[in-house]
Amino acid sequence: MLEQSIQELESGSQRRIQSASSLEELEAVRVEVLGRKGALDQFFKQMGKLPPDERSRAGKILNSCKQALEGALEARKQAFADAALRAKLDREWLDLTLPAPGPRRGHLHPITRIQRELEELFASLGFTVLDGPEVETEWRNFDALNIPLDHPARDMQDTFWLDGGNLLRTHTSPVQVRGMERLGPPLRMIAPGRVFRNESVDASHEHTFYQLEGMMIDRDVSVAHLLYFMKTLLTAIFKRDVTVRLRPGYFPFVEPGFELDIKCLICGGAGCPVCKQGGWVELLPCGLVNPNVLRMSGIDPEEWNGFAFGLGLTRLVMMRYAIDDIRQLQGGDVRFLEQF
Ligand code: FA5
Repeated sequence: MLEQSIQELESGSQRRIQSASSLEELEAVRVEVLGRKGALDQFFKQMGKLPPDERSRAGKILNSCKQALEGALEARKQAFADAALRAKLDREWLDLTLPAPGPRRGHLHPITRIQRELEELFASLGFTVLDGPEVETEWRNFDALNIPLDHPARDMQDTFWLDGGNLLRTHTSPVQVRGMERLGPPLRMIAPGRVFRNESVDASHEHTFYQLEGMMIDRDVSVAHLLYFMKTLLTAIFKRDVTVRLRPGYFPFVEPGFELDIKCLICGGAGCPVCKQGGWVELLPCGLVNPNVLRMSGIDPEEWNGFAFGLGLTRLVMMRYAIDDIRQLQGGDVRFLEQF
């Protein structure tokens, strides 16, 4: 009778152990069956009331039942621990044969990239790339460009004046003067660089921006030459037809002077903050060099003439990449620059 009850307890407990789905369930079985005052303990107590020969037989059965259940509990606990370890390893799986990701590479700023493209283009057309200082003399920034002190054109470019009469150049045109002084005619030069104006900032105006100056001096240079180089420049940058318009423009250092505008590529000409709702963006003022400018740099205007242009490089970059606010270009936000 006792023997049968022990066997039933053992087989029932084994089933519970094997079907337990957590350590807590296992512990509950252990306490209930093997713990102090557990089911087995009750059998051990009953055993004392049996006659001696039955007692030793029952003792053996009880002990083997105890050992079997303890072993099963231990094995099941181990299985839980193994499964937990496997899950952890699966989560933290690491392929040590994968190549390392390598350092993150930076890239050129879009303004630098377009500047270099234009330098290469003009170098291939026989132009020298010149550099000039950002701190300029009043003479080269204004006077030598036919803008004397009392000339109203000085007000066209709000100037950051420095101590000692120098200034932060308001355009790249003073590098024309340096080119004429240093190299003389015939001359083909471009001069990219940073310029500064004391003006309020908006979607298309910065106080610090980039221009690219171009100048060609030779015998019999005409507006046709000027237009040829302007067209070549725009085709190289946009790699497609863009709509431009040429209108008269006034700059004291060219005569005749033109404004070459591009149909706004941000809004397609419909009007937006970049083109100030006008549909056109001022990009490329240009003209034939005023004889006074040649004369002031020691070049005889009877023998030589030429054209000059002052490309708004920052605006060109905006048009090329459809950037709708100039302030983003120098804003220092790497997430913005990573797009290019
Ligand atoms: C000049 O600076 C003349 N030196 C250009 C020139 C050179 C004319 C040679 C004739 C012969 P302007 O002030 O318009 O011109 O500026 C030239 C270009 O610079 C503009 O068409 C525009 O694209 C860009 N620009 C002017 N002001 C700003 C500004 N605040 N922010 C960004 N781009 C500007």
